[in-house]
Amino acid sequence: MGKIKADFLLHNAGQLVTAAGFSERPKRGAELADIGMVENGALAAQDGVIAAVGPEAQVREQVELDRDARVIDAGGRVVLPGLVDPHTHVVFAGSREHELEMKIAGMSYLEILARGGGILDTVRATRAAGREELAAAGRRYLDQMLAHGTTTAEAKSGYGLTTGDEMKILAVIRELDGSHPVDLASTFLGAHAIPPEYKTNPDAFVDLVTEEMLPAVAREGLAEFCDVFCEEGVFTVEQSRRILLAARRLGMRPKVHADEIVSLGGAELAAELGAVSADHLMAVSEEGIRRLAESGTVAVLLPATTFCLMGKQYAPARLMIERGVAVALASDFNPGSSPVNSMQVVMGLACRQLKMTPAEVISAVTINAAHALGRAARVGSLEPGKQADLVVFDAVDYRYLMYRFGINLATTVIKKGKVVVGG
Ligand code: IZC
Ligand code: ZN
Repeated sequence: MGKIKADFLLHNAGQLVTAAGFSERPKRGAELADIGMVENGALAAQDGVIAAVGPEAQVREQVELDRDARVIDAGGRVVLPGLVDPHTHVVFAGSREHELEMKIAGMSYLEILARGGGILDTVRATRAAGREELAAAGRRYLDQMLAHGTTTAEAKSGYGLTTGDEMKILAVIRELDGSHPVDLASTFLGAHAIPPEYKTNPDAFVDLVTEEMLPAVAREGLAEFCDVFCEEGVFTVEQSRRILLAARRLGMRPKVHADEIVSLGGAELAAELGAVSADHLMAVSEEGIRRLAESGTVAVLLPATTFCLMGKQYAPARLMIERGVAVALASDFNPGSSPVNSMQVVMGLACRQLKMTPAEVISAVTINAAHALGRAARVGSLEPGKQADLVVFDAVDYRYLMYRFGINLATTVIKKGKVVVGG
């Protein structure tokens, strides 16, 4: 049998974590602990696609390397699939460090928003910013994410809240997706807050979202997903259902900011609508957990948000895993509730605050995170035919990634078979 051609080889990986075997459906329960680890592993790729992966001797046997192939010696260290961050608000202007003192003094996230601050602060800054300024800020945040090992991320709109400003943000997301190594999945989040113009008539804003914004976004093909901030004082379950049904009719798959602060039934709504993910879930009900477990919806947990909100109640990850919910993790990177864009920080918090094991965390930031973006056929695990996105970490045991906390351990990042960070 002829050998497989390869223009890229990574070898001498002490622990090559493949997360393989779950491209068809997300991992649940005990499956989350199965990370597909290969000791002394290697991975070969051709034209950015994985050609062979496994024990080094076997991979070398299978492939024929190009004369000028790129060869990377992992030095006996840990190699993971490129991390997937399935929930971010990465395109925005300004920042909100002034909220720190308010939060320390005890003011809640929803109180700050009700007073016209919070999201609405960022909306003012984002409306005033031009496309170039927004793209430059977004590029800087994506550079940081890539340097920390994220190779695929979701990006939401939601700081425009007018048709033109939402389209502006989605156009910036498209531009960044085409020009930055991090692959972006775009989500329309026009229903992120009630803008001041509609404060006395929120249903009229819901009409604007369904009748004007969604058709315009669909016409330009600017979003794969549609999300709603379903929360007390923001959008009700009924308003959220209206918006997500309209989006679904236009071909956008639903996502839901569900049961973050108050238990409204966002998880139940996500399951009912066949949403690709239900995100946050700090206040999810028993019934919500039951519905998610029976559904194909991935629960995306965001422990950095709970931490930054100085919250006491983290999402009940252990209970969800026990009940069979497919769990993923994300940063929720945004200027208010989570100015955190390193998935390594999220991984450290997930062990300590969600009591997820290091192996479960690996599954939740790779293949299950890819499922939360409908991209598991392409990314999230190291298997032949999938994109050659991988990260070398300065560690010899994968548990070290969660154990050391707050520093960047990613040394080399490879995107589609090309070294994009380190060397
Ligand atoms: O800017 O506060 N939760 N949306 C829902 C956010 C946090 C982003 C923000
Ligand atoms: Zn969010």
